[in-house]
Amino acid sequence: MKSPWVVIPTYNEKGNIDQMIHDLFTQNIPNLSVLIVDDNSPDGTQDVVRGLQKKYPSLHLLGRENKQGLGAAYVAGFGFALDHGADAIVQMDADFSHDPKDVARLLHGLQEADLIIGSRYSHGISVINWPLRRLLISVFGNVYASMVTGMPYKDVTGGFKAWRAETLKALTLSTVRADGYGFQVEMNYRTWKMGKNIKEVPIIFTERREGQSKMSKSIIWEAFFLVWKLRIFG
Ligand SMILES: Nc1nc2c(ncn2[C@@H]2O[C@H](COP(=O)(O)OP(=O)(O)OP(=O)(O)O)[C@@H](O)[C@H]2O)c(=O)[nH]1
Ligand SMILES: [Mg+2]
Repeated sequence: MKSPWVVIPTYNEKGNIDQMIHDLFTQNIPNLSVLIVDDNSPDGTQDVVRGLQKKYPSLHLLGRENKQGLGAAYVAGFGFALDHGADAIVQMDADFSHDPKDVARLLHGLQEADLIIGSRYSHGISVINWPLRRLLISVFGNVYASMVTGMPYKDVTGGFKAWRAETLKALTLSTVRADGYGFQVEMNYRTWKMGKNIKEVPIIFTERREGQSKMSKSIIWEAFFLVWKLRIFG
């Protein structure tokens, strides 16, 4: 890939973002650009990013006025990266649940796929430090979402993925409405329905390092009903 981008949505990630950006730019990925999509975090995440832009000229910041959810942040971020000539886009969290050392491997996978899913459940369960309750929700949620939608993948709710630019362009991002897990499932589902080549690459997922989770019951319920909507209405 000639112009790889990493897109990271942030909300109150001041404690993680500095190290994450540094780790990404020291992976020796040729021509890498990084985009932070921040929803006006009250903790000043954007100030940290602006401070680092002098050091890393291919670090970009897309600041938005208020918190609009993960899905909306990704749609805006993907659009920005595509407009700036990205030919491959990695999406990941800021909190070190996704390991920056895995980015090159996900990008490499795109040589033989249109979408690479970083999968926590390819080899049993590769999740570190999650409370049992959280793990059960995730494992059950994945089995449920795959069964209802028919998607033949082990991890359909994960958020660490690599996209070919052409795949994202074919998706009509402006009509993706879902947030959180639902967003991940809907993007996979649309890609799968288009007959694109999707591959899973095993990753190890670790509980967030710093800061607070933005997971909510409404995000889980949204995904719970969304899978039926996808199955029935496509
Ligand atoms: N721009 C933006 N980013 C968000 C929003 N909600 C979450 N994020 C970011 O999306 C990524 C994933 O959110 P997390 O809170 O880590 O959600 P999670 O991984 O399901 O839960 P935890 O790891 O337990 O916190 C993180 O980088 C968040 O900062 C939002 O509304 N807007
Ligand atoms: Mg997280």
